[in-house]
Amino acid sequence: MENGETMTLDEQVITKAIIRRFTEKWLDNLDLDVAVVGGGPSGLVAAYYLASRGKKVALFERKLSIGGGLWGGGMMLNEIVVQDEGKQILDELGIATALFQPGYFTADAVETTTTLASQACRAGAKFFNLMSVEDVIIRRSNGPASTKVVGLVVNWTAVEMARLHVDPLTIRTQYTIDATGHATELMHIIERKSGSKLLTETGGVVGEKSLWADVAEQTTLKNTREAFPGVYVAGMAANATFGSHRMGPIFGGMLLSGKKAAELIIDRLENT
Ligand code: 48F
Repeated sequence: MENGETMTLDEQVITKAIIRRFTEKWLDNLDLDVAVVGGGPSGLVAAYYLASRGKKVALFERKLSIGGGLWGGGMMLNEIVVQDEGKQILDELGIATALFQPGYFTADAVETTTTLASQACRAGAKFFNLMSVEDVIIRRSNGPASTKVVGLVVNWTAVEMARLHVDPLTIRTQYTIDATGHATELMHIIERKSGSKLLTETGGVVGEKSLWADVAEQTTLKNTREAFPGVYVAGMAANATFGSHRMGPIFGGMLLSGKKAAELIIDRLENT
């Protein structure tokens, strides 16, 4: 505005700006390289690495806030613990850590959550919070061998919470990451509805075992892999799917798992 004129705010413009920009963002993300379901530590790290490598990635989070179990540290004491390898990821993302004793570093849970989310956004990942993934789209092109998840079915969390009878909409995606945490929601849906076996030893979700930090941290990485054609599991969903332990408020495995899921998918996208 010139000559000290003040602008009169027009509520119609504010409303149009939000509707148009959100619609543009959504339309632009209906066909993805990778859909990340769940905005906890593993999903955020996966989104960051995928977007950093130029992949078209969107993250769907049921809640208003991004961050999953990160905010609360352990029992609402908002500090997290990571090991050497996890610290390297925090270093790369510019998140401060403090040595507690050799092999154990702490980080502020709020700084970790907000910086992971910010870095993923800045790298180009698009976030759709307040949306729940309630189903998947599976296609068979050449018989059961080529059965693959090719899309997601999404609805507003508010619809889910209010139990309104409102049909969802869909997203097409080449790959999906189930980063839904302990509930491993997508794998349960696929197990129930696909009519095919998961890539686990039982053919279904094996289930989470009780808390054992050391073993759980190691197996999280091993279990971060494709669990159904087109769908990779990361974070606690990986251990729940393949039947390993939970680990409590140590987060190195979550961060490394997100990175591994991203790397595996980048390899598939670039080499197949
Ligand atoms: O639980 P969560 O933080 O998953 P994570 O990345 O990390 C686990 C740790 O927080 C902690 C732990 C390790 O130290 O044991 O628990 O494996 O985040 C999962 C996110 O997914 C969202 C949910 O709201 C949460 O923020 N979510 C779950 N199901 C859906 C979903 C769904 N169907 N659609 C959209 N979001």
